[in-house]
Amino acid sequence: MAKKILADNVVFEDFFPAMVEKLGADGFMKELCKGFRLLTDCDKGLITLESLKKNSAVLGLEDVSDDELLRCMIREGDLDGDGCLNQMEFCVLVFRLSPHLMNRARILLHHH
Ligand SMILES: [Ca+2]
Repeated sequence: MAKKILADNVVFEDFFPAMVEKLGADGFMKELCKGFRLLTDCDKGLITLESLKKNSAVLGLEDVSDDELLRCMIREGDLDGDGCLNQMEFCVLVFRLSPHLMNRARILLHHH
């Protein structure tokens, strides 16, 4: 299931909107920031391929045997081309992976 995240959004589509319902917009954004910190390289303060690999169990991706999915996620999310994800890029990626969230992004982000 987790391996199909980028292919058909199964996990994100169902999971994140439910979190928003439960936590509210502010709570969800806090969780998102917490998730970002869990996945970052402590020295750089950015998500790198290495830090993502190390912490991918957090995403339920511990079974990924090759790096392709993780590379793909970084490539998807990397907007400024430095090969890493900063907090803004990570949040944008999460919204892009979840069509339902995307629909509500304007409402959510309006609070911040
Ligand atoms: Ca970047």
